[in-house]
Amino acid sequence: MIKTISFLRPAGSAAAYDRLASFFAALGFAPGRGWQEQSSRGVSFLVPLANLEFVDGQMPSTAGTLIEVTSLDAIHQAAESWLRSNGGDQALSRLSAIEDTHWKSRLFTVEPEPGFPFSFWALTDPLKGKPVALEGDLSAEGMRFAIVVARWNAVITDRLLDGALDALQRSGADRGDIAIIRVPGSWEIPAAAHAVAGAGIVDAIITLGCLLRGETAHYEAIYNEVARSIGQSQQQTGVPHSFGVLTCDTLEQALDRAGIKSGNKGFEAAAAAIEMASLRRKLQQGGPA
Ligand code: DLZ
Repeated sequence: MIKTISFLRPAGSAAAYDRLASFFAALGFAPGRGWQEQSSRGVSFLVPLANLEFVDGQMPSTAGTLIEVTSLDAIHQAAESWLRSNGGDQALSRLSAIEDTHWKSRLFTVEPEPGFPFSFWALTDPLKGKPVALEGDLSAEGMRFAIVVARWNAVITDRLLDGALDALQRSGADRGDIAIIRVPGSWEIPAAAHAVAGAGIVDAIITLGCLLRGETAHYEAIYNEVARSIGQSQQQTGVPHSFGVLTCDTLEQALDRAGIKSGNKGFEAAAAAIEMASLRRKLQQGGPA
């Protein structure tokens, strides 16, 4: 039985290797295992579905690898911003506009590294024949947010806060629509979040804190109570509260989750808050058709 098909591309140089790895990480591709040996190294990215396709007749107008995505416009935007920060406006000549294809879809091509074209595409009507799901989107324009952040373990929570602000601003939130509320420790987050939610002035609340098992007496009890109370505040007020309270064994693990290795949980919590605020608006405007 076939298990995986790997599509190997020699990067050609260490610089090209780094740029390609950085590009796909910036688009949010899940990292695979990769390897590092004396004679070579490999960085891999996983895709949930893949197929091997042979074509007879009209081919898609692309020279490179075809990658199907669900949010073509968001990927195009991410590719554009990556090119801008990794080559300036000049590099934008390696990004095509999104165009219609002959197979009821839209497509654009980007060369993160010269000689490595990748085409991203999405069906024009991905819902054709499928039940329609109602979901929030990731536009934060016109929404108001509160970030309730604990000062305890500030070396971590400051990074979570940076990640959350980054996500909100990238998604179109106005700086003036974001209130940052600092509390002493994670224990105090629920009370502050509940007070803000009750005031009815924000669309969503992002809670950020860091509990370290090794350094926190009654860790389990505190953690359970913080998690339960944030959930309770959300249920009582109806205002989405996203959960960005890290619970780690060590400071090192927490650093990994605050932007060093395993993403930034503050960024993720803010993205969840935006999506839930958007979903709530849609539900309030009539819900599923
Ligand atoms: C007291 C305490 C301890 C020991 N550890 C942590 C921690 O790891 N993370 C955190 O956010 N807060 C901690 N705190 C502080 C409590 O959350 C709370 O602020 C104080 O007990 C005062 O109520």
